[in-house]
Amino acid sequence: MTNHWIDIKNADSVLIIGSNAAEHHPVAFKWIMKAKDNGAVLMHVDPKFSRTSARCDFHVPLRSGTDIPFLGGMVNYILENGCYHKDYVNNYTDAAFVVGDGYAFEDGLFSGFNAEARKYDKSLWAKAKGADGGPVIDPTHQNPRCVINLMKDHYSRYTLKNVSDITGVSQENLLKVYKNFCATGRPDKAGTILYALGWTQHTVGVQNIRLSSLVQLLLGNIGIAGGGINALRGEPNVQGSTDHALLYNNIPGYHGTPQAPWQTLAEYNKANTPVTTLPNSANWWGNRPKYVASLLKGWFGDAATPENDFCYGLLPKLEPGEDYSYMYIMDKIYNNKIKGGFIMGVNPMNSFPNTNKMRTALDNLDWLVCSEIHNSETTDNWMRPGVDPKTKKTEVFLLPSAHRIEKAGTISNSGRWLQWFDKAVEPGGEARNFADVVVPLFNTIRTMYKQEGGVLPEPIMKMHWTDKYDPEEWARRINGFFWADTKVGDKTYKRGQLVPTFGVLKDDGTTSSLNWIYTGSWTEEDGNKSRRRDPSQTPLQANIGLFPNWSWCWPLNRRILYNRASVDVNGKPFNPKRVVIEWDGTKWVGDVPDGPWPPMSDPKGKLPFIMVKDGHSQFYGPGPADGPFPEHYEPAETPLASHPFSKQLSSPVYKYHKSPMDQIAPPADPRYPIVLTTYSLTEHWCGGGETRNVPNLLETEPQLYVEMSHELAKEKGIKNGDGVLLESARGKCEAIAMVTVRIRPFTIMGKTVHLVGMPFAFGWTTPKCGDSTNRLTVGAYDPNTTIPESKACCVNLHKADKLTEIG
Ligand SMILES: Nc1nc2c(c(=O)[nH]1)N[C@H]1C(S)=C(S)[C@@H](COP(=O)(O)OP(=O)(O)OC[C@H]3O[C@@H](n4cnc5c(=O)[nH]c(N)nc54)[C@H](O)[C@@H]3O)O[C@H]1N2
Ligand SMILES: Nc1nc2c(c(=O)[nH]1)N[C@H]1C(S)=C(S)[C@@H](COP(=O)(O)OP(=O)(O)OC[C@H]3O[C@@H](n4cnc5c(=O)[nH]c(N)nc54)[C@H](O)[C@@H]3O)O[C@H]1N2
Ligand SMILES: [Mo]
Repeated sequence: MTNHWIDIKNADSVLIIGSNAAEHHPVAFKWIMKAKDNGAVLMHVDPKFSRTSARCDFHVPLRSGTDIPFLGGMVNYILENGCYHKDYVNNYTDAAFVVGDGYAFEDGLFSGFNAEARKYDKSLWAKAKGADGGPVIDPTHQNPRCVINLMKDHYSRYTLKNVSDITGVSQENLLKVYKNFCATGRPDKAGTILYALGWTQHTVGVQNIRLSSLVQLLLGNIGIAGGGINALRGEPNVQGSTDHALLYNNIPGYHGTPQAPWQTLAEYNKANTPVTTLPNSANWWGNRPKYVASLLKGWFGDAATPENDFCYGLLPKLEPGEDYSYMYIMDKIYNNKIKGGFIMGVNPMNSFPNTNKMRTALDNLDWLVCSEIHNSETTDNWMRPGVDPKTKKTEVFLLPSAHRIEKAGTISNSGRWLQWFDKAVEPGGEARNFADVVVPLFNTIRTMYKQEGGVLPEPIMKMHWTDKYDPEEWARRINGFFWADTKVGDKTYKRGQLVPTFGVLKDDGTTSSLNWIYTGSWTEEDGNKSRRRDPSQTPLQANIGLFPNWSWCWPLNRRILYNRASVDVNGKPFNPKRVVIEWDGTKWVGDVPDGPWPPMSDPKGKLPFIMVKDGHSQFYGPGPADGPFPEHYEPAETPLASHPFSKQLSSPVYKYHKSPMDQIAPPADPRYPIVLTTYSLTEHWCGGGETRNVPNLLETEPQLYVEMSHELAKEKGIKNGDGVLLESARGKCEAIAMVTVRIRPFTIMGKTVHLVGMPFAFGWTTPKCGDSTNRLTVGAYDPNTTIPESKACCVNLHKADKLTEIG
């Protein structure tokens, strides 16, 4: 989230799109209801009607996978009607930047496309460079290659008719949302966008979100109270896990993972540290070398010295372009390239797409270590229905895991708040929490290395390690320490004391921090700030629901990111009724500002978008793999043979695998004419591995079902409660028919398209739960993040006289 949960109450317009917030973020939803009490208009744009829709002023159904046309139409509406926030756009965005000659767009393809590699040469998309190497800026917008002109041109195709034809949303409904939300383009109004998996789980997931930033920047909605782009994060600590680099492509604190071409720290820093020519750009990532050196110091301690590159050479390096994400790991297992491994706290045999392939793949392992709180489809894969366990070679070690209430630590919520929780009870039986499994394991490995030697001993032996796990010790290490006595202002810190802020981190080995954005969370002065529960605030802060002494949030306890964009160039709030920060003539008051500098009109002032090299937020983004402007592509599996925006039907660069078990149906395949979308349930948690073992939850939602419209049910001769057999290009699945008005047929380019919806919380291990929805879903992935397209694939269905095949 750029903002935080309480702040949603400040919104005048709330657009919930691609999320079922009421059911999956029920506690946080109270702030959405507060906004409504305050007079905000609530809108839900979603293929099906849910409890979220019921609480909104209106629900607008759209066909799954068509959010880019929906929002592209909104961008077109804003630009055609000139209802954007002019001061904001002119001063704080790249609207006036000139794009280089290499960029072009034709028939759905951007320049530089290599069809064989399914990749673009992104270097062609660079912005124009002046004689000094800096950007070329035309504040008059006369140059046709100014970003704002190219953007206008690009989205001029997203007319109400085209958008309505492809999304299935009536023109009237489109205008209802556009008018309401675009009314927040005024300086004194705020609109927030709340999204989750309905946006991310698509082959165009990243571009869905990028397009929301185009809308929010045009309307001046980033950095302000009640505004922002707010990802409703899923698992309780998914925010923390991304911050601490659960994903393979970055190391803690959002630094790219070292790659093979960067063998030295100098090479790494050169490739990853942006340089700006604009004196009023803070270019915060220019500080990266300090944060990376401090991270290495945190990892390797005394062994890390300036002379040995702080042990940078000991880090593994990625091959550029290689994908190490989980779907690619599963494909390697399928292809017998991995012999064994650990699966902990995840149930991929039920929750990953195209489960039939996943299950077959897992059979290839010689050994598997699972840590679980229950037996699951994954731990018991070797004895799944229809399989003779004697024919399966995998040796499975099942370690009983403690439950999360049986350990202490922190959770970072969607609003980036870091909150400590204590252990409620001791783990039962032989169960252990994650750290008490892996720390002793690593201790044993280290002992064996010491006694017997082994491959590549240095990283294992030189690591700054403690052989007993203590969450408080690690929380302090994450904050970071001084490694030499250091004077900061008039205060001297001793070696071994905690660093107070990332402003003091250095690249010379005198500081450590396991994650620079968390520096300041535990200090000598204030102790563990994630424990703070102090509701005190100034009147200015109280006015917008900002509680600076309640827990702590990254970075630096700044509650609203990019808050310098909430004021004009003189530091005066755009909206005097909901002040986030304000320049009082000598200093900022309110939230922690994005940097201490005076307002922009001062010669020492800085631009608000401090994490962007040139300080201006970007409408034009040459970074993503699939283009600098979001463009509509159909999902990998689509009921259509064409669409009105271009000749390019699906994304030309989405990723997929090519095994015999990775079938993707061709466009408009008559065998699979129905769109399937999938989702979570209020009464279960994700794949259900945990909640299907809780009897009262299982009783409330006992079985897999498929939601379908009355119209489709009639066409297929199906009644509510009938057994249904569904089929996709990858597998079959049985479910009970739930015939409902919550889902309606769509009219797409004059033709009826049916959509059905299924939860993915059920699987075979818990008796009578039935089949796994993911036997149907497709292994097609976003080219930037490799997230699978769980929200759209194509199926067919018919009435089943008898349900047989539980699996
Ligand atoms: N009770 C409960 N709470 C949960 C979870 C749970 O399992 N149970 N799971 C947690 C986790 S890990 C996560 S990630 C979150 C998930 O939170 P959400 O993303 O809110 O939940 P989903 O059910 O995956 O999907 C959200 C909505 O997207 C819609 N949708 C599908 N396709 C599209 C599309 O193309 N466009 C648009 N606009 N909408 C679409 C679906 O109809 C659905 O209503 O919830 C978290 N909270
Ligand atoms: N079709 C479809 N598929 C989806 C999605 C979708 O919307 N549609 N959503 C995706 C999303 S957003 C997510 S987050 C994933 C979730 O996918 P999973 O993470 O596989 O889902 P869970 O069912 O939460 O599985 C977690 C397992 O961990 C166990 N567990 C719980 N607590 C602990 C613990 O403390 N320690 C250990 N070792 N184990 C524990 C539980 O018993 C459970 O079996 O599913 C994804 N899959
Ligand atoms: Mo999730």
